Amino acid sequence: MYNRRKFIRATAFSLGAGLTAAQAASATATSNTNTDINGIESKPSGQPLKNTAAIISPVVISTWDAGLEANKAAWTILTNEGRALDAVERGVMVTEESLNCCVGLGANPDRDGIVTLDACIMDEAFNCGAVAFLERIKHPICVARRVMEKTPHVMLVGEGAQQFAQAEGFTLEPKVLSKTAQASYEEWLKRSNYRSPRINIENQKGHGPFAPAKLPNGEWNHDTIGMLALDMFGHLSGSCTTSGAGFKMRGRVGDSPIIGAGLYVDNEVGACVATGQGEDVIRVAGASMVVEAMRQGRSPEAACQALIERVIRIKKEKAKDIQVAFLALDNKGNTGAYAIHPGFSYALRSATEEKLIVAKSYFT
Ligand code: SD4
Repeated sequence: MYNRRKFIRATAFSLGAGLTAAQAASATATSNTNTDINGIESKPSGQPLKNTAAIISPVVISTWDAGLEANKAAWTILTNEGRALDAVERGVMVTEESLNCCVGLGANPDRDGIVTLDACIMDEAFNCGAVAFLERIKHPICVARRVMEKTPHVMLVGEGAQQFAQAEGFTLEPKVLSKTAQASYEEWLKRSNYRSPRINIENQKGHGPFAPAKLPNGEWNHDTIGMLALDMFGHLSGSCTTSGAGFKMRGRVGDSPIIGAGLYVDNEVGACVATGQGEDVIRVAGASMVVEAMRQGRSPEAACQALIERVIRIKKEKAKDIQVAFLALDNKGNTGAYAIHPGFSYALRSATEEKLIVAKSYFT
């Protein structure tokens, strides 16, 4: 449960000491640090941040409507003095294991009928880990975190990522499609006309070769969840996990596991996660550029809008055929999003709010 008294007491103490969120973040980051292979100092992952002054009202945001459930799990961690890093990992695990969603092993397969998953995670001290083209592992986000914590690398892919996961004790799940994915795949096979996916446009309209089935509860499936959180100690973290584009070419990897494209976190400024057509997010180094736009003084929403406008300038008339959305959180807890087309929403949880917010878009 959220311990409001403790939070207010700590807030009063720290604000009395005149610290800004960013100052508090760097103050807590310098205690009990590790130095990684790049000489970057970081808090050891997985350690609770006890004995540090809690001064920030936590907040978590995540993409699409599945984010509402995912945020609940993250919120429990954030309100128990947990790290944003733990919150964003735990939060998206809820979506990864939901067979009602196109994230995780229940998702649509590639055009050869095999589900391949991508994920990444990043903390407040530039530590990051990623996996891509990973098969038969239930929680790619947890493997991404292990890559970050247990290897000198940032990204492992395919067979190597799977071998690493197994060595870390992750179980190899059976190679079967979920009922919904099997049905969509059989439907797609009737035409099997591969072309570049039009992610999240046809999904929303419910037609086209890349459209997953409408869920029994009437909601549309999305194949990605991205989550950003700010913890009580002023630390930002982010995660992103996806099955990518349904019926994609074998081996295709989108933006979601790519640090700087699908996700970026810089505690001095803020964090950003992307969703939609990954190819067009990679092209503009999307998430990192949104963070840079915030560094220049833009609000999270204005920064997301600036990058969406860049994508549109590059794509020209083809922009009407793609959906891209950015979601951002600054280190003071302000949030914002912007998309190319209407239909993108994000889930927000804070001390005062729990709701789905419809993002503004370039086209109306
Ligand atoms: C990808 N960006 O693989 C992901 C897909 C996505 O909601 O976000 N779908 O390109």
